[in-house]
Amino acid sequence: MDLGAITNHSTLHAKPDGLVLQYGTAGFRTNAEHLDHIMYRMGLLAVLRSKQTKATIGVMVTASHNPEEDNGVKLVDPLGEMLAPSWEEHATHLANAEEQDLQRVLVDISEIEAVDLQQDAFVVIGRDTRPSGEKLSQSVIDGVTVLGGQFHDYGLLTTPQLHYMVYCRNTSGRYGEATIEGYYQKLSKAFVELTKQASCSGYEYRSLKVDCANGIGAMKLKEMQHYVSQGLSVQLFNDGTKGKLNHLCGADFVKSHQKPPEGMEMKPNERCCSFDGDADRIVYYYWDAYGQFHLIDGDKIAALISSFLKDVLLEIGENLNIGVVQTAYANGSSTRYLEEVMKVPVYCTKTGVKHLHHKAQEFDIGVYFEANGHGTALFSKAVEVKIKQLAKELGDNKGKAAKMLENIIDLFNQAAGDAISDMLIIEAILGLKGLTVQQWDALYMDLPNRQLKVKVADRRVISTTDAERQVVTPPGLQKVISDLVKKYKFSRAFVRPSGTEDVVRVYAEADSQENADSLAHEVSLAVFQLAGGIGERPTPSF
Ligand code: 16G
Ligand code: MG
Repeated sequence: MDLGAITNHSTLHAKPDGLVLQYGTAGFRTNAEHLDHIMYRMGLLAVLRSKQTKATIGVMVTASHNPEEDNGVKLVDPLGEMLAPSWEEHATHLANAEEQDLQRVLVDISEIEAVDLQQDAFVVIGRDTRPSGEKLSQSVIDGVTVLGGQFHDYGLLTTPQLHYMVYCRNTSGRYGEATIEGYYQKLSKAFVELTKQASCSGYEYRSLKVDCANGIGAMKLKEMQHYVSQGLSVQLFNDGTKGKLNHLCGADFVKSHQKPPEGMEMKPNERCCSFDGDADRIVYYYWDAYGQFHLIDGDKIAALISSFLKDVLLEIGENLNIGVVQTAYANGSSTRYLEEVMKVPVYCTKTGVKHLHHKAQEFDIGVYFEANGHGTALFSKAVEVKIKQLAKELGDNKGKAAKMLENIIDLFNQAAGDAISDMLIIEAILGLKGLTVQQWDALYMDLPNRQLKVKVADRRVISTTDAERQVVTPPGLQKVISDLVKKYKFSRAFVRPSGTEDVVRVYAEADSQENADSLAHEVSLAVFQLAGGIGERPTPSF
């Protein structure tokens, strides 16, 4: 390590005095003006991680669904996964080191992780469409090069596309070609094959309106459109030509406000969907003929996908274990539907994609989705090999089903939840099953629910257990929540400290919207009182 050069460059990316940031659920995220030093340092860290793993590491510059003024960065591990937990800690140390301590922290990390500094390093970089992205990527590159790492800057990419690139590069191209063209080719080939088998191919089945959150998804969907036009015609809204990123639109807005985005023309019963700012989340929705808005979130996407996979496996006659992974935010009706009607085992993990991803890897086929629309299906290597073989060997319907599953496996992004890939899967399944958006929605009825935020002096006073469904500290809070829940029918509530914002989140569901709202409000008050609320006491807001 040329420590002198590292320090010299570091003064060009000086850390603002007193600024402390944490590598949270989705990396570092804050106002873009405070991130230059973080980017430089994450470039350094990516090189160390690459040397240690002897593999390509990804660095994605994005703040997902956050406002346009924000930005962020996260590292992507060799198989497209989120950064290993011990390295998240190194990231936090490195990010917060004062200028004079930077060298020591780098040496410490190298020693703790037994990094062979002679090893080559390769880092790939991507960014979303935020105005600050280009300059911040350049700071990442500065960090990479000063430590002697090689790099490839992909420029504008969706987050899942960067995960895909990392995965491809570390599997010697077996997963796909590590280019944007390779990504389009792989997905569109599988999609077009699938839609050829669909019996329902009328206009209604082939057209979809997409709200792109004024983000990177718009650009990438435009590029991809002609590859899939045989099976799908997409109409883009909030494509970034006028509106502001994530402002009153996008998957996060639609999910949390339970209303359609601005800037989208919706007719009754038309199938519509929204991506988030970096295109790793997707939710669907429609207006019914009576003017009622229907949201189809990640839970219902998981239900559609897992029921389809179950049917296909039945057809092939293979007894493979499917598991569905959710978080505490999953609507109670979805969990009941999956367990009782579909008879698939359901598991609950802590919030954050890495937890779900990890759990899903335990099954032959693991379907995971967060209610917010982030998710995918993972297929074990053994399943993939077996299905490919069956697709070749079996004739008739079994062979057809195996071929179909082979295409489905190719279409899912195995490295991360991916709005583009999920959209194509969903569209293919609806076509294959001949389902309208209303029929899909009718799989089960969501329980009315409400999410609120409470400001507290220090959100770390709240700790949880049982996949965030029970509060451990502060003492007494869980008892109050449990007693409140008992007052309502079909009710459930939990609280957890956010991993991305300085707030405590409250979730409640119950038999009616009024009751869900009131339970959420009462729980907010309890948090405010028992967990050191600051500012104004929560008032009923609905
Ligand atoms: C991040 C996570 C997402 C999680 C959300 C929770 C990734 C890639 N994204 O966006 O999975 O649902 O944080 O946010 O891990 P919260 O902790 O603020 O509620
Ligand atoms: Mg996102």
